[in-house]
Amino acid sequence: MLRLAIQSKGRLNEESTALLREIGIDIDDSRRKFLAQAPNFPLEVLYMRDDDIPQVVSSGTAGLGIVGLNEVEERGFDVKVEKKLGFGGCRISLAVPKAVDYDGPQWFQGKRIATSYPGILKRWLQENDIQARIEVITGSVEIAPAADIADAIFDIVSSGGTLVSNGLREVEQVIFSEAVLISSGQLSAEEQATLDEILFRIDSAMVSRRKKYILMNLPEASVEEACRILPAMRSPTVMPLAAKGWCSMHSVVDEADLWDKIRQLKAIGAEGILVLNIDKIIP
Ligand code: PRT
Ligand code: ZN
Repeated sequence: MLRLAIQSKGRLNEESTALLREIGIDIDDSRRKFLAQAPNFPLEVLYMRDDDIPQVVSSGTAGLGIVGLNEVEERGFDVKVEKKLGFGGCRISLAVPKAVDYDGPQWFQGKRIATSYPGILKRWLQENDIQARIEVITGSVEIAPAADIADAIFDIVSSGGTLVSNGLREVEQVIFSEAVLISSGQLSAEEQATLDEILFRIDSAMVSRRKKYILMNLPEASVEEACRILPAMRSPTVMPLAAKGWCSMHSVVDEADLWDKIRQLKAIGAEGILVLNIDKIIP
């Protein structure tokens, strides 16, 4: 049975379980245990701390895992990144006290840097030919400069609010991370078929997340122009209306372009425009 390791609690837990639900894999969360079997899919979910996920996947204890790319890079275990999942986005950055006159990476020469990511930091220091002391701290890294434990920090940043409220300034963005699906790269044929099905379902869920279904009434004379505005997957669906000279047009549009397309469609006479969420798109 293929096993998937996910974070038991923390920032990635909720979106990992939401993704499984979205791709039709039921997991009984209510009586969450160490291990839970999906009743409707050949998958077992293993709940654990995110720090341990790269190791259990690399050793084959779990064939698959969902974890931040930052943990994969830090731990250095041999795993294969199968898919970027589009959530848990962050970066790991170097930050210095606001008042420091920072003049580039060489500023770190001889300094003390606090971090929970010594592996990634060590590589960056080597690449930039910098000798610095790494102070490994597992929590609240951002208080290290004020506590005089370090001169700078290397930590996860998403909104940047934590840095600002601790009087720190981000000066180097070293890696960008998001949640990724990883595998051991050594699955049996049966497990590989299960992974292929999971990847296929994730792709369609991710495509549909960025798309909207749009339908409207349109003067027949504007159909050609509307097809140019809304290329759709193959071509838009056009159906006649009882009212003479009018039709109904249905199509799929990228959410990013939605308001621009609506403005163009209104300009050519579209009326009664409906925009709906899409549950799944199977290409
Ligand atoms: O208990 P366990 O070991 O499983 O969890 P954990 O405490 O080690 O990790 P957790 O749940 O905090 O984070 C899991 C993963 O979420 C990380 O490994 C990253 O891949 C990802 N992630 C995304 C983040 C953030 N965004 C984030 N903002 N992890 C941590 N943070 C921290 C950041 O360090 C800062 O202190 O959140 C704080 C707020 O950030 P700002 O910049 O928005 O203020
Ligand atoms: Zn952790």
